[in-house]
Amino acid sequence: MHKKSVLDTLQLIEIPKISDPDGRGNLSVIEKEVLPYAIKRVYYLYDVPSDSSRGGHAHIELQQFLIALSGSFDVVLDDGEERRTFTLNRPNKGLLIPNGIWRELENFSAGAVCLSLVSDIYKEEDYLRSYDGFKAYLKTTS
Ligand code: T46
Repeated sequence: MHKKSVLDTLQLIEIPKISDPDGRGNLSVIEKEVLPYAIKRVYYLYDVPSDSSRGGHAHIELQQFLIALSGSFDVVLDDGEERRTFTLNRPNKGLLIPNGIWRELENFSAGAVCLSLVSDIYKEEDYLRSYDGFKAYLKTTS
């Protein structure tokens, strides 16, 4: 029988967009009701060659929210048993990645910018950077 995966519950989250009535474009804002955590760090990926990938790890505690501020890229999520691919290509839609999920970012378009709003400061000890280590970690939590 198919066991329900956390991946089944994930979907792109709409970020409120304010369109200027005089045609001056759009403004999107992320306030506390959009994310289930306080943002402690912001970083962004850019100038990523189309044949390169980023990520290739999981986080023990960190939660993060990814947005394609410009261009597009794919986020492949893996819970140790199943994989799902989400394409990010709009600045007013984001993907919330819970802790304990392996991620790979690939297929970056020219000019793509990936904004990441995360729940903690940078801690290398929070990373599971080998897939075997990730699988072993999952066994300790199940
Ligand atoms: C993630 C994906 C989407 C820092 O010194 N501070 C930081 O805040 C970050 C994020 C990284 N670094 C250093 C650590 C490495 O020496 O920057 C170097 C590259 O980091 P990393 O190989 O982890 O980069 P990505 O793009 O593979 O992963 C990053 C985030 O680390 C990760 O949390 O989910 O972006």
